[in-house]
Amino acid sequence: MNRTFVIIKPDAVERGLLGEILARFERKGLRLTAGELRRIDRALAERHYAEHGAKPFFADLVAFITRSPAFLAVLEGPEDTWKIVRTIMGVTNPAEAAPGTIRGDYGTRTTENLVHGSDGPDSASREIALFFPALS
Ligand code: 3AN
Repeated sequence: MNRTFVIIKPDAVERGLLGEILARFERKGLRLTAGELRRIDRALAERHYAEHGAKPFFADLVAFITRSPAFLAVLEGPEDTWKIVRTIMGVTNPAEAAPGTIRGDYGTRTTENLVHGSDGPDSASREIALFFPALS
């Protein structure tokens, strides 16, 4: 089995969409290996988004992801589970996210875009180790 990391972000939890979003992954056939509602602290957020450290939206991104609890999850499925998750999420820009995807159905803004999913096997391993060290 193959694992990937997902964040159901503060905007989704605040809007009461946690169950709906989790259900989409479960109905697709992915299994929840680990899950926790947790407020991400600044240091962890900065490590997670380190690749965006120089971008103009970095400060807003860290402020957003740390503002209230998020649901952190490890999902398990067949080969390339990370790709299945990304397809269900929809693309980053909500104006381009297809209807039927999470971002296409519920999102209108690029920063507050409901979900994060690892963008490949290496980032999945790195992010699982960062958020769920006991699993790696
Ligand atoms: P994704 O979450 O689809 O993998 P990334 O990794 O390019 O997208 O960006 C990480 C996060 O940074 C996005 N989820 C979004 O919240 C934020 N972000 C990306 N690009 C922008 C942008 N141009 N303006 C504001 N926020 C952005």
